[in-house]
Amino acid sequence: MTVPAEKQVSLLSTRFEPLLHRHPTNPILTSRDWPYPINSVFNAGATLLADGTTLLLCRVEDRRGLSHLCAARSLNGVDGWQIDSEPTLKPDPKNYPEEIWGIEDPRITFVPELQQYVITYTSYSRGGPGVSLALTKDFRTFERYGVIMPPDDKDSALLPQRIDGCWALIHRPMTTLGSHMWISYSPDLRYWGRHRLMLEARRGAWWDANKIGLSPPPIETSRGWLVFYHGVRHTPSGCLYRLGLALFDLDNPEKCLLRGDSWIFGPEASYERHGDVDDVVFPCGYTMDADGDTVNIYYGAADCAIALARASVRSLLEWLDANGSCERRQRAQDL
Ligand code: BMA
Repeated sequence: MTVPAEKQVSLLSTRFEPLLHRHPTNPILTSRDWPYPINSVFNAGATLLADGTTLLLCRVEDRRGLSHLCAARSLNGVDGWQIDSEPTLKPDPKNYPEEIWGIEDPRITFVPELQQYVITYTSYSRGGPGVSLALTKDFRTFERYGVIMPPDDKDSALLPQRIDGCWALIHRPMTTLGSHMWISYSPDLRYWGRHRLMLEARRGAWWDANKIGLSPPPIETSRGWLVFYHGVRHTPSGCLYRLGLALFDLDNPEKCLLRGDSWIFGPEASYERHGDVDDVVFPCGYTMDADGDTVNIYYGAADCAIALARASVRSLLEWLDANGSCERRQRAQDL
């Protein structure tokens, strides 16, 4: 049977045009690339160093199951990685007992006022995962501030400049009321308060119904903070981790301007579908190209490998304009 022309058009127009484009050589880093024995490498923070080198601070899981962080550097952000010959930042449970079961999922923010990189990461304590913070100038020596958000809390990143005189930290505490994104403020990066709910997980059948959390640090655009967040849906065969998009006010980052309804990226490639944890895409870092539009998103794939996808900030904002809404921004209970 031939399909009438107008129907063909409408079928085509409902197809989702990908916003994130997987790199053809994915996955770009796996345990096979490591200079010492490990189980897996995934969930890497990312930044551009002053000389243009891409630095990934990778979560490496050792062969006991505990994680540490290891730096990999590349001139083009795709290949030719120079990987530190030993762990770059190791758990230090003697001085920081909250790191007893490892450190995970770093996010990196370069802070011009401090002329340093601020790394927020998950410290896996006996009491559960918490948020820890460290500063560095060179990813060789680190000044640890210890745990700044007690368990259960994770998926945290700092905004690069103060908001109304205070540093702003996005994080994801877990309470019996749900796993939502919060923002908190501090005068000195040590003492945190003015905690505010920023974005809620939806409920019921939604793709982001069970948990949400910040993915890479927010991307500053002229329209606002562009935020990738991961949404988790529990299914009978495990959790599905996908990515969504939202935009927040530059001066008031707890104010959501737009939130997309559908996910924009999910596990499809075999290295995302199958690994130590199936069906996970989990970005923790991005770098911006010199054109100011192309964003390189580094993501953990199935808790086993690091992969790269590229997107255009302009297209992401256009998609949010066409598909996002703001009345659904916070109170999602009625959805
Ligand atoms: C989350 C985090 C991530 C991990 C993901 C899937 O809760 O712990 O580090 O990639 O689960 O296992």
